[in-house]
Amino acid sequence: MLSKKIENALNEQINTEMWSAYLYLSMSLDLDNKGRKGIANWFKVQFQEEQAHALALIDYLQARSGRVELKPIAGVPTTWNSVREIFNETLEHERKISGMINALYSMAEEEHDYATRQKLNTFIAEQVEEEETVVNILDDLTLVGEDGVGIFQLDRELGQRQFVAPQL
Ligand code: OFO
Repeated sequence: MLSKKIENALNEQINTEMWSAYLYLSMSLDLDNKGRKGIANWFKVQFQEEQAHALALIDYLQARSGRVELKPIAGVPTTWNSVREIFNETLEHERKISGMINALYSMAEEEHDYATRQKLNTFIAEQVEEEETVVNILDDLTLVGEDGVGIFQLDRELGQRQFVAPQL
């Protein structure tokens, strides 16, 4: 059975994943408004990813007879000054999420909750992927800059992204 401590922490994480979804949807809308349709698509897929993360935790809590508590989702920023600023903020946010997952993992160890620890392994692997993807895009942005044909091509490339449900 889940301890109250783990149940509360998982509910907090569900809320954070939903907030992440809001953040990336807001970024997508801002990019779309500024004509960066492809990058907007990339963030719209990211919005779906984050919902999938939240749902995986919701399903897990339900499976363990825990109580899911859908808390209010706090507001998110609505505009950014540049594509680089958006991806820098994304990387910073993903690193924060990785830290939260690590803290949850430590808590699961302390509580001897091996099922939760096992579940979090998939999230740890997912975070490595999430951070690496954003670092690679930031590297590309450094190469092409934000004016000229390079960013146009990057926009086209990121416009190809399609949602593939993560295995969590
Ligand atoms: Fe972007 O990994 Fe969930 O929050």
